[in-house]
Amino acid sequence: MCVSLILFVAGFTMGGLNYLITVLQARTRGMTLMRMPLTVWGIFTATVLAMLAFPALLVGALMMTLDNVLGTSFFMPTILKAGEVLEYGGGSPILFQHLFWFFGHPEVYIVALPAFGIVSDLISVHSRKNIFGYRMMVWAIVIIGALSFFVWAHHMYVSGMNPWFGFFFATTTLIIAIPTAMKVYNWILTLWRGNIRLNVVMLWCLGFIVTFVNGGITGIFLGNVTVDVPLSDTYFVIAHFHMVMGIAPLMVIMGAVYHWFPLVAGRFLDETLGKWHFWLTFLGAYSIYFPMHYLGFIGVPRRYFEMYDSPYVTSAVGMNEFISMAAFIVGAAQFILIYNIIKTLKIGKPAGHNPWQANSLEWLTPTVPPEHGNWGEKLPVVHRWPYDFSVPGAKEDFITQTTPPSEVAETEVEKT
Ligand code: HEM
Ligand SMILES: [Cu+2]
Repeated sequence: MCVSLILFVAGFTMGGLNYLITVLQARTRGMTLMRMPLTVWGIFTATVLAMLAFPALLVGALMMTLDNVLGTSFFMPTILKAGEVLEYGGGSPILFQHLFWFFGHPEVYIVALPAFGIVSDLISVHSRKNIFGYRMMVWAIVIIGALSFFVWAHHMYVSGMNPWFGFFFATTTLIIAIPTAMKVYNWILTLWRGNIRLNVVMLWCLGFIVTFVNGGITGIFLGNVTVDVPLSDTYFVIAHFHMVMGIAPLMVIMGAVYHWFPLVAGRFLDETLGKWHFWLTFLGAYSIYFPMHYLGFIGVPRRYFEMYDSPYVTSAVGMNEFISMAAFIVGAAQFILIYNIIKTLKIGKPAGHNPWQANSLEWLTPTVPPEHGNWGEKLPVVHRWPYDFSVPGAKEDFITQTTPPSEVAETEVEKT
């Protein structure tokens, strides 16, 4: 016990020191926290959440294993073996739910926050506008991350917990919707009057916004105890979380693949194949998950393989078949991406240096694709944030993070 405590504290201190040293080193080269791309903020905050949330899962899993293997009774109120009541008892299944969801809810943001960050950067680059409300976006990520530790029991409204708990957790849950909605407004305001490139990357970003809003709205339904009680454990929940945690971040991953592929392989993925891939996946995903809202409303429970002759089956059966067909189509559509990757590696259009005219450092390495160590001997110096697009008076519609102010000032002087 004592040894593990010491190891834990030592590990934490070393991790913290490592982090501090990295931040200080980056600062000396101009990379302050408020100049970091939102992608980095999203991933960074998610890792902090992971560090705090996973121990609860680990403890839950260990106790569960002990229950199963050694016959302890952390979670089992009574234990029956071959019809005989064993002498252990007094465990609490609700305790398992608390431990699991203390991890489980932050986990949904461990998935979502990196996606929030990445999509912000993709939208900014491909609409040639600075991200609207950068500081607000950073704080929203951090606040969502912090609040996500105070909402876990919204997954347990039907567990029989104290109703006052339900009231508390419904309030915290609905409060999280505020910074989340702010982020959506900021993505839309970034697009507003932007010089939007309607390429495949942008299509995935727009697909993300639509899908995320859809899932966010059903989240507000579920966040209210009285609405959740009839909907909990039905397909409505399945629809909610696949939209918001499955499809929406997947759209961002796909957008990221099309965006960063030229950096990794030096060639552009084919746009026409990309559009087929997007539309089949997007419309297909909606065909899968949209009907599930209806299935949930009519009371189809989740986790059942076969509904037999329950009364709602007649209207649900056709829909389940339709959903299965759509799922096969979406699955098959992913081969378009694989084919596109193989084709591109062989005969794709060469991308050259910084093909999207982005500002962030990964595009500015001396060689593309970057070699081991990225920068060679000389590390870059950062002079600005990565969002200087369409700056009035500037020579081009983008100013990279490594461009010193003197160069920008000169071009402005030339213009006037
Ligand atoms: C406006 C924001 C949101 C609210 C108010 C909300 C609320 C809820 C509630 C109350 C439940 C429990 C439903 C039940 O089991 O009866 C739930 C389930 C779930 N939510 Fe959300 N949610 C929101 C956003 C999100 C986001 C952004 C993600 C992921 C990125 C997410 C992922 C999930 C998952 C995975 C489940 C299902 C867990 C399970 O029972 O298997 N939610 N949500
Ligand atoms: Cu949750």
